[in-house]
Amino acid sequence: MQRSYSRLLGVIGKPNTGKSTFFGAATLAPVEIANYPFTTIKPNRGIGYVRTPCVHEEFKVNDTPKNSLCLNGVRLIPVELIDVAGLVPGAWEGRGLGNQFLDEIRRADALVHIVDVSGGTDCEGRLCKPGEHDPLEDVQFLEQEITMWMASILKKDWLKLARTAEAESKEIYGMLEERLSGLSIKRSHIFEAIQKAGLNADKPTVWSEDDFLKFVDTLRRISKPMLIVANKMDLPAAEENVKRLQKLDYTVIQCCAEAELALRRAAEKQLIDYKPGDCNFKILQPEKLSQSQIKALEIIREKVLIKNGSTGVQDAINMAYFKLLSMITVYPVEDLEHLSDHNGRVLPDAYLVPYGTTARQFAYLIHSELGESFIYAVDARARKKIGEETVLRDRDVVSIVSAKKRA
Ligand SMILES: Nc1nc2c(ncn2[C@@H]2O[C@H](COP(=O)(O)OP(=O)(O)OP(=O)(O)O)[C@@H](O)[C@H]2O)c(=O)[nH]1
Ligand SMILES: [Mg+2]
Repeated sequence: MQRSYSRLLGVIGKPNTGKSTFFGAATLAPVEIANYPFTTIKPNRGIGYVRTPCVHEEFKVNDTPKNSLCLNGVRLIPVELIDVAGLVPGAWEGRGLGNQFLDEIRRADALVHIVDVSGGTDCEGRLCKPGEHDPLEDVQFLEQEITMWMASILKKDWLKLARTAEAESKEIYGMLEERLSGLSIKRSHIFEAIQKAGLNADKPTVWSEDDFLKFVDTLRRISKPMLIVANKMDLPAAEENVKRLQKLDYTVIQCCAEAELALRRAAEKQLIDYKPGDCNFKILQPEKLSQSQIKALEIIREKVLIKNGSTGVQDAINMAYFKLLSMITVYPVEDLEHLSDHNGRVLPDAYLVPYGTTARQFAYLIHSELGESFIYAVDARARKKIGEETVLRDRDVVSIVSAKKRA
């Protein structure tokens, strides 16, 4: 299957909160999961999926996907996830697995913060009495760690950079972009952060220590948007804590990663009919399940799916792409009559692109040649020509007409 993802999602948090369980449930990659801190040392990278209703039913065609999957009308588009070692307070200074961890999330475009909402693990991930630890503290500490880590990278030659910018009347945006290029931080992020922090971009040498930290903290929020996964929702004390987390300025997804992992594994063996993100499942082969397995599945149905509407894993991934990263899905086709590519594959690809992408930018994404020789595009739904500046919408099906070929 050809990959179409263009963004990386970082699964982060303190040790023992269920990061690898979440990652394993999303990707079905084999990962080590255990009830003690620092189970994961080396990062796990894998492919999960964004879930969106496929357009093939609306267009009344049978599709033959290539870069994605289509399961009973649900299009699953591959995206890349990284699961890293747990982060402990002071990691930015090298505590625990320290900077190694932080370096691994450099390339992440968005972060999924897995919190043990049951309060059953202390600030370093050691088991404690359920409800004893306050998960709100975890949110604050994680923000602080990432900000301090980013600050430590910038701090090294900040004064030199600020002086050069002023002395040579160079724009600070470009210089910072270059300095932070390995961190998936764009010029637009830097521009927005300086504006939002209310700082003078022409006079960085007069920024105080507090101004500098305010800038970095704002830059973190903008360049590494984060949502909170309130994991271990099945445990006591979780519900109360979720209500408190919801008062923070974050999207909070209630989650039981363990349940999703069990359902995905059972579905993989075709024991049940379940698609990631479904609100229910059907047992297909009861004869192959023991009484205790059936009982465990029924508990998941009742205590997780019926109660919360889903396990939350898929919701978190969708939320990260559609809300935090403002992405939409677009289907390119060559043959408008059959909605196929030149090999006759119907609705072969679904692309995730940022909202605001124009028809011509989309052509460039498919192939630079197609962008260069773009003439116009056709919106398959309206059966109308659209120009290069037209902003695409979610679930658009488009055909690009170029001087060379169609796509
Ligand atoms: N009750 C409950 N337990 C969970 C859930 N998700 C994970 N766990 C358990 O939490 C423990 C830690 O899970 P891991 O996935 O290894 O956690 P981690 O955050 O990757 O841990 P480190 O790699 O050590 O940082 C394991 O015993 C899991 O079975 C959940 O949704 N509910
Ligand atoms: Mg782990």
